[in-house]
Amino acid sequence: MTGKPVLHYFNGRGRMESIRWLLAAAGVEFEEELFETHEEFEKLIQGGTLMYEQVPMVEIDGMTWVQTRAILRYVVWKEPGGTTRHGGARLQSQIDMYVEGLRDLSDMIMYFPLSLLEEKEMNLEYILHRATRFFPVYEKALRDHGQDFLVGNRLSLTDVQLLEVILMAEECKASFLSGFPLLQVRTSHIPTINSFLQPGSQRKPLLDEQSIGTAKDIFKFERGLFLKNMSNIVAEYYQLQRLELLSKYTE
Ligand SMILES: N[C@@H](CCC(=O)N[C@@H](CS)C(=O)NCC(=O)O)C(=O)O
Repeated sequence: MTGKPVLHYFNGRGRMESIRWLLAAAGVEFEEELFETHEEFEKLIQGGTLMYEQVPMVEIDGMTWVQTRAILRYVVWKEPGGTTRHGGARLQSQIDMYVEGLRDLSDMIMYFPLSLLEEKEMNLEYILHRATRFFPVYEKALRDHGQDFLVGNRLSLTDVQLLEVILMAEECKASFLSGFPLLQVRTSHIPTINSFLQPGSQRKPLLDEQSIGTAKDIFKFERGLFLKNMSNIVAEYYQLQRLELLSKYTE
């Protein structure tokens, strides 16, 4: 990796945050070009570097990279210390299984602040319900493995993402992880991660009302966005409720 990566995004966590976490964990310094208006975002699109007219976009090694997962994997391959790099298809695929599960969970939590007011409670309930598929997997993996890492005997992308998601979940609901003693960690043994968790780092704060407004303006979010993105699982949620209701009335 030559020079510092340059991250292009708005001034908030969103999809870029896991890239920030990974770079920080690997001890890679990075710069940020943060846009604040829809016009600035449009200008970036007009520049022709956004393959799908979407961010995150990161400049590394003289190239522009898009798609969060692709960027994360490139960073893993190229970060100079090899801190998060693991060889072998078997190990790598195990890591990917955890990483993709964590991504499913973090996508839901990421969209949560954008829920319609009248749907907030329902969406939170749904996320809590859905999370019962994911967190037990990581708790068990850590217990069985007997190490601080999910896979292998050192840090991988999945450990970095796990801590990010744990903190996101606790911000969503403080008691989220009460049934998972091994997951109730707020720090890490990795010094680079601990520095990233300190105030003043490039970690972005939780979206407040003002930054939600800014993100909505930049990306022209529409009403009901959460529903649109989560349509399949929200539909499933309704089905679940209907089944519960049905069983109540047929008892
Ligand atoms: N699959 C893409 C999704 C990217 C994405 O949806 N980006 C949003 C901002 S977080 C965006 O650029 N939205 C503008 C649009 O889609 O027009 C990724 O993971 O990078």
